[in-house]
Amino acid sequence: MKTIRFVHTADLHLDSPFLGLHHLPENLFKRLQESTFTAFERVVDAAIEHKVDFVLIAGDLFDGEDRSIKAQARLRRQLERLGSEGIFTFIIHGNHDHLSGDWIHLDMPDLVHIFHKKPEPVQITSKNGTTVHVYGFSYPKRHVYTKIIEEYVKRPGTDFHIAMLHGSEEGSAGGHEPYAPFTVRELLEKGMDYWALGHIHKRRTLHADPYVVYPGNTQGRHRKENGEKGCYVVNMVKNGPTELEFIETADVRWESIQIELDKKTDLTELYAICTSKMEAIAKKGQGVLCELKIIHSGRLSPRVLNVIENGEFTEMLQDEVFIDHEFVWPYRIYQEDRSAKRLSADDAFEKVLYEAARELESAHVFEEAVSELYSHTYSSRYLDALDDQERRQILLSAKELLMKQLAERD
Ligand SMILES: [Mn+2]
Repeated sequence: MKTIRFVHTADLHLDSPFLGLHHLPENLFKRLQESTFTAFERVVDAAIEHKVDFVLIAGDLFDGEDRSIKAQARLRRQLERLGSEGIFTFIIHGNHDHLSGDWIHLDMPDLVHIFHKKPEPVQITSKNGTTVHVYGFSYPKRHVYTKIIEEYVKRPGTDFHIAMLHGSEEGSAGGHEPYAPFTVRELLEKGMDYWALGHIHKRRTLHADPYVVYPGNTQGRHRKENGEKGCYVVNMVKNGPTELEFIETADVRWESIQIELDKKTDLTELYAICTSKMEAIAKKGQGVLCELKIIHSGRLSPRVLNVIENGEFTEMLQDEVFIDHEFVWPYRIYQEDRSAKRLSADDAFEKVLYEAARELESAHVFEEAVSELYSHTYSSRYLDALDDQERRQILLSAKELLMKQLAERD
């Protein structure tokens, strides 16, 4: 049976500087600065563990066009690891590490092929004798807006055809530059068996059978690049199904946690909720940088809100974090529902509202308000008498509902 197995990765952005994160504790910041390298090491680990035939790196290996010597040397070391296992690596360069960048050139080890400006095919034969044509092209300069896709031509004669491309789908770059644009239809028309894309940092499958895939970057670089980051191990069978297995590689993961308060919450309770949510997203061998978003913060007292606003609460939670191999570091805590807070301001309408609510607290006013329900032929059969506590709870819920609706109208 004709089969191949390979790793598809992209956007390593080796040596990303993580600018603007200097305020983090030093050991955490250092871990972040190492993270793009650690993530790539994990890609290589996965390739070796899964005994793949080859590795595809679909562009933006380096973050800067000057390609630091450090980044090149570290890349080289990892490619050597692959080479010593007999694993071939195919590389294309993207907009971040285009070919005309000003960099000191470090030779690459054997079993590495770097594609140039034309998408020429390179043939490789796997250990079991399956033949593959791999196609790819590197950015000659930073900005490539032309439809380079037109230059990809399938050359018959092998069992599989796999194409690499660093670029974006027309009309959906979503914050990324619209480089080397293509439509999925154009890709499919080329008759390839797999499209290994790069450039978009969010993992996405544009088409299945044949697969057209963005593996996303291997390590998130800021809070917007959140969630799991990694690479794919792809298994292909001639005239059979293609299977993709996602391997998480990020050493530090960015996360956003939402905490919805459903009742009045004091500082101790809020603290307990936050720490348990943080514990729940921890993962072995990985650090997490998380922001906590507290929703319905109107259910917190003004004093607690103040402790959140002035950053004390964040520090309180950070104090609990031991930056070990695994950690969850809250870098920011913020709250929503300011309108509800504003409603407690001292204006005339508020006063009337609170008066009415307080009046309802006396038993006879409450009973008067619900008397119709209790005397109703049908509903009365299903209602038990309310005790003080139940009455208070109903009033509280009513008040909250009213506040919420007023806040929404605001
Ligand atoms: Mn990129």
